[in-house]
Amino acid sequence: MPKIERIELHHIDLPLVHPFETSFGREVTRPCILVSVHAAGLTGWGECVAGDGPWYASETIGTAWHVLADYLIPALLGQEIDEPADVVARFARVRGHAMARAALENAVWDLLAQARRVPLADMIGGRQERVPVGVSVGIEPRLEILLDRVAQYVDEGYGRVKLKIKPGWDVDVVRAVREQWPDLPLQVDANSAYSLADTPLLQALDPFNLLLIEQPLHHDDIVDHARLQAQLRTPLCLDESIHSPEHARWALDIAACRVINVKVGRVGGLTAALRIHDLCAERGVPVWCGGMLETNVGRAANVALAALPNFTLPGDISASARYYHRDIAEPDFVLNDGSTLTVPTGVGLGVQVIAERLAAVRLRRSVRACS
Ligand code: OSB
Ligand code: MG
Repeated sequence: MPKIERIELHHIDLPLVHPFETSFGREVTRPCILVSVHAAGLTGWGECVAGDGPWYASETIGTAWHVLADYLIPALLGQEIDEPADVVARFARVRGHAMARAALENAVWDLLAQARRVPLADMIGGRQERVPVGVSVGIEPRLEILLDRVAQYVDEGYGRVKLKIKPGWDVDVVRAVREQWPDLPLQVDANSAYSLADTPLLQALDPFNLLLIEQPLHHDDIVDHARLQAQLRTPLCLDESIHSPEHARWALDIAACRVINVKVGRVGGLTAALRIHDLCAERGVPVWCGGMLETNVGRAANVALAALPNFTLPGDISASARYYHRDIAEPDFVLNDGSTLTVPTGVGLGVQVIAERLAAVRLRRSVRACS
């Protein structure tokens, strides 16, 4: 592969179809950074999932921009990159900043898959042609609105629903959804809104036959989650606490969870996500692909990842229309019968960024070329 000639950052902001509320806040638009890597007439794309503020994770668009511009881009510009492992090696000195690292590493994966003329899913060992998906339903001002929203998604064909919960919006909401949909595959996500003192409340979710309870406790904890898991029938799933393959191993070693939500951004890129997949497969622990309200760029990477064999639970990878009226990349992902998305068969990510659409929602751009 010839050397990396140019790397661009694009800070964009896209209005969401519906505001999305979690225990940590409400989002009406979704800002993110897109990274493009240019070499040999090809362009690879990666999406940075850091948010505006440090609410879901400590990284923000501001910190990611800084780390990309001042450390990660200089480490790649002008270099000959033949393998994703070359990127991982060049980023090895950087501690933390997983979302910034992932965005650039994933853009290189796209570039290399294009150079080898294979779909990204093939390059990483994905075997499924269609991946099972569900929908993540935010907190609503009233229960009736939530029930309408769930009904809408079920009518659209989503076969698995995740409800966001927080204190005051939990057991009653789950009970109401269960009463209306007794057999619907259902799970909940607390985004760290509870503590070990809430064990009785979380035990009260056990009778509702949930697939899993996601990240109920502190965002960096595994020890209390292990204590909680020992007192629950429902499997716990960790999201926020798993920042790397090492965190995944530590969590499994102490039985802090029985399922892991893999987000490429949170764990620092596709290489780390693949290692977590393999570790969990060895240990008989199912994984699923989490979402961060991605554009079609990030969604294409998620769908490719979810094509791996141990992604056995439906991902938070909904159809493009669930998030945006007009994405910056084409084609849109559409929901198939059976609640699946089709893995793209084009080379690389298999989606094309539309320059005019990107420019229309861009707030800031940085171009770095090697001399
Ligand atoms: O905790 O899984 C989460 C969105 C933003 C931040 C955190 C989370 C989420 C989601 C959305 O649940 C999933 C999706 O992209 O559909
Ligand atoms: Mg989550």
